[in-house]
Amino acid sequence: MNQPVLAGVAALNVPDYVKHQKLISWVNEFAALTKPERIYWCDGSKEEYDRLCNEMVASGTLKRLNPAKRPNSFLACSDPSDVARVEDRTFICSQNKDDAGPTNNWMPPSEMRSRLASLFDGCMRGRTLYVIPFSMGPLGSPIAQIGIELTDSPYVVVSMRTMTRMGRAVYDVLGADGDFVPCHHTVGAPLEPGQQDVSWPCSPTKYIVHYPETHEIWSFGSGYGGNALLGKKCLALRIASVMGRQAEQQDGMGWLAEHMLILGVESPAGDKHYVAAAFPSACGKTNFAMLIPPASFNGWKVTTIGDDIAWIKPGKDGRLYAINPEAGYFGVAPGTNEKTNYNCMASMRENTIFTNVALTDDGDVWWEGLSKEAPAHLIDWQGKDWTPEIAAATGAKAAHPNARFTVPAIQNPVLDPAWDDPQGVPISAFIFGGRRSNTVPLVTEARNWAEGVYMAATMGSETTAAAAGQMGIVRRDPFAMLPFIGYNMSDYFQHWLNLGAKLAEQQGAQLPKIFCVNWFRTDAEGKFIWPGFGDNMRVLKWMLDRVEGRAGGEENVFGTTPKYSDLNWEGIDFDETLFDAITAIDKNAWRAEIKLHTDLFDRLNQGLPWQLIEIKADLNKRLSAA
Ligand code: SAT
Ligand code: MN
Repeated sequence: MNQPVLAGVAALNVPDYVKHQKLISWVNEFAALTKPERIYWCDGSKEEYDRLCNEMVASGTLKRLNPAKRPNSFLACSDPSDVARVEDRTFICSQNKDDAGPTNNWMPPSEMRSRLASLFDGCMRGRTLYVIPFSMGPLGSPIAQIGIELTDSPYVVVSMRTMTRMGRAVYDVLGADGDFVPCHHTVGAPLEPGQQDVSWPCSPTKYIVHYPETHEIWSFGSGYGGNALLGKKCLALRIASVMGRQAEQQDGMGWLAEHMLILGVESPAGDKHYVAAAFPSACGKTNFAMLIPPASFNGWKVTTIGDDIAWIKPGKDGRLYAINPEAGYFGVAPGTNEKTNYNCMASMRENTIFTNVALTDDGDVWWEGLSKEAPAHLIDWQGKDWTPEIAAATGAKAAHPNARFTVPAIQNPVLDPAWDDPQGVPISAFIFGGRRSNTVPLVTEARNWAEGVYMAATMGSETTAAAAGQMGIVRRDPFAMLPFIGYNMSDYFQHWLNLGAKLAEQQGAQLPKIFCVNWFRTDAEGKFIWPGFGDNMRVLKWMLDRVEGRAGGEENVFGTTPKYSDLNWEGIDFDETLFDAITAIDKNAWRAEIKLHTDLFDRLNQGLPWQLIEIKADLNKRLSAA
């Protein structure tokens, strides 16, 4: 049974619908290296999904939730050491170190390859190698990219079925010689003969590796989220950002792969705009993408194209068009409830995989913030008894702060009708936001594209539980892409500047306006001042009015900001003093802030666009004059 399989063609069991010889040889070679017990080619069917879920229930990886409460839904609890992305173990292995840039971990590709070769050698012993065909973006769309993930994790297989367009139809698009991104993944926990498996196999050694020149991804040791679902951050951001820049060298423009939600806003008169917004992980992108306008915005509708990633390409009409390459949401559970995100709660009524939330006594799920009052008893994400008393005494969280839900986009009640449109939707505005308890005002409009790029480039945010490491410290997170950019950050800024300049040259060009927001300013007690959530509509409406050229605003040293009277305050008790508290610009704080921009620029140094340095000098001048 457990003797290593020599992956000859016979052991491969290639389905007859797979015609791609290079792909077949690649699977064969990987199997020869990793030595799985079985090879299984996923077809993406519902039967296959159900079967794998049942197998994982039997093996203890999943718990089936009470079907009367949460039909066809499961809870997975990970190993406590495998709960978030591991940024210090994430590498961009370009031939030249400068191409990865100072913000990425780097190692010479040859050195990394030999390290990984020994780690992957025999890493799938006793396990099944799954071959997952998937498309990022609508199948067959000219914007979409195909990936094949090889993994030994059935949790990854079922998650990829929700998060991507996965299944055998991908092979029809690939044909005999189509391009695909090879994604290699293992939990790094081979099973010796007779060895009992654990419910969440993983390894203390972790590597999330990207080779930008060959568009390859190799991930070792983790089964969690962006470390393991390789279509998401690895392909759709790190590798795709490289592809978008390489395309600039070919067609003079290229395209953008961004850490952005995309939403549609429709006015009562039927005018529709789409905006794309970048926030770091766990800063409310999913909530913003599914926002319900306050009652006073009668007739306004917000719809979702995507909640995490946008691929953005110039159209022939000089506008930018965006698609969501994903097909599901992998969102943060804690804090989500019927009030903060009604549509999200509705999306996860069924067919949902929860990871690291708590289990209720009646077989449903719970997390901090789901209800005001916690249930009297739970099993926490680590399988221990949990009561409000235990929590008060020990501080134990029922759900891990980075606990997640995985749901199909089609279950979102406010899914935009164009979400699957292969042409994408035209973008009217870009929004950049961080989590800042002070300094950064509620909303600022850049006066032009380059100033917007500067704002996005110098964005800071307090760290969250989405990545392993200390929480709550401000770090510069340019474009919310710090952990996701596949090349040199300075070159990325230049790519944005170039694209704006090229678009502006086009006839009838309409560059999106660029805004910077901060929902997270706090008062002396550390409480958020701005109500956020649905009330963010008030800010969104101002931005769209600015796009339409019909809203007021005041120029200050950084850009244009609304006066109190420029926002709609119907149905909310938010007076001018509070407004001042979230919009005031503290000169000293800003002098300190700009020093941090200087630190960032010093760090990026080589290749930093001169335009950004000029904008900073102007900013400093205006700040001294003000
Ligand atoms: O784990 S993921 O990278 O997929 C989620 C996130 O950090 O945004
Ligand atoms: Mn994200």
